[in-house]
Amino acid sequence: QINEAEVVLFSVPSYACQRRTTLDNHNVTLTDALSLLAENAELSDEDGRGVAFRRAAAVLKALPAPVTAMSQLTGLPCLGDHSLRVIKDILENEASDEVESTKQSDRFKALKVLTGIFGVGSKTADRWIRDGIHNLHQLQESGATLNRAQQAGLEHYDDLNQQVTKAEADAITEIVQEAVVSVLPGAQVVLTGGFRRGKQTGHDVDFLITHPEEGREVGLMPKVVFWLESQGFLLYQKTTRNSYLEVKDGPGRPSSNMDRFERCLSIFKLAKKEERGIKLTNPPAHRRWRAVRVDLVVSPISQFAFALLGWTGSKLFERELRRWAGHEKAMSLSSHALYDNKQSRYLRAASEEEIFAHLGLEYIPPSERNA
Ligand code: 8DG
Ligand code: MN
Ligand code: MN
Repeated sequence: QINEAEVVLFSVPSYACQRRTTLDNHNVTLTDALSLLAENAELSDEDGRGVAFRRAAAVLKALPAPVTAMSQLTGLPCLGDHSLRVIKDILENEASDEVESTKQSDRFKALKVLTGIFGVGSKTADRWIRDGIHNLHQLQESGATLNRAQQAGLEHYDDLNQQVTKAEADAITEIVQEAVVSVLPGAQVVLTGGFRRGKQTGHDVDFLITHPEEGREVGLMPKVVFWLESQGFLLYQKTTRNSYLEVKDGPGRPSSNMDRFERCLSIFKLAKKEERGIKLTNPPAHRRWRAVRVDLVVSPISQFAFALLGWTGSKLFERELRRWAGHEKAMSLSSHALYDNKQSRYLRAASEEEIFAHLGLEYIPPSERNA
């Protein structure tokens, strides 16, 4: 029996970048429910609602113990009426009708299936649904035109919708490292994204590549891609050139998630663990490889700390850092630079620690950025 006086009260600061959020989530049921509503809002192009649910979920992820009573939530930030209603339903009835009916709705299911194709966003999925396409079979029968990314996405649908393990990420790290040092000795490869935050699985593997001498990284991506391609490691790739110019672009649009690094979105052909390093004698009875999504980004060393911070995530943590910078510090943060609007100058940083210091924030290590 819980006595009201013994109920643990929680207190958390309002920006996710002021909090330590580990992977040890004590409120998985609640955060899964709110994340599902966030996802549904994002898939329906209601980004505002999406962020509101993401922020609410992130507050619960930061709590040191499970929520057992609504009274514990008094004074917590980012919990709007809608989120509180969902939490209350789950605490009282073990489930939220809204979450359950969203999960079961044909529209949500179709959006999930269709955006599960690499290269398909919510807009395309919505257009297809309005044309009566709700699943992969209907898509294939429809004669809808698919771009190169979507064709690859459809072809490798099952593989790409299966979580990437840490062991697979490590195997890919070795391949990327070999590619990078082969084409530019001294260049450095860092695993970013969820795996840098300590996650054991992910939807892709993210890498940041740089060279300690400024300028040596120019032209690196095409060489890395050529090496990987000639070794048969790539099932698909699309490289985008670097287009960032500090003078021309000025303080980067702080609200945008896009940056202008040279990047490569790819699909790797990864040999199954038991097959790695084995030469084929007879044709295999089963497939010996699987497709894995890999993101490569090249940054000059002068922007490396910003790129590392920007590509480590989580997405909400990044968004909150930029919001903090803009609203609380009159600064603009991007994956390239930090601009101080009051001093009208860029603030340089050689490490993530220095960026947090410029922002007046306590340093949060990657493993505690799982907001
Ligand atoms: P997961 O793959 O395990 O599911 O999670 P994740 O690693 O956290 O997510 P992600 O989608 O791979 O994204 C990793 C980080 O990269 C995240 O902080 C968002 C960031 N990111 C993109 N696209 C872009 C972009 O265009 N510019 C910048 N600066 N960051 C980006 O995903
Ligand atoms: Mn990732
Ligand atoms: Mn990624």
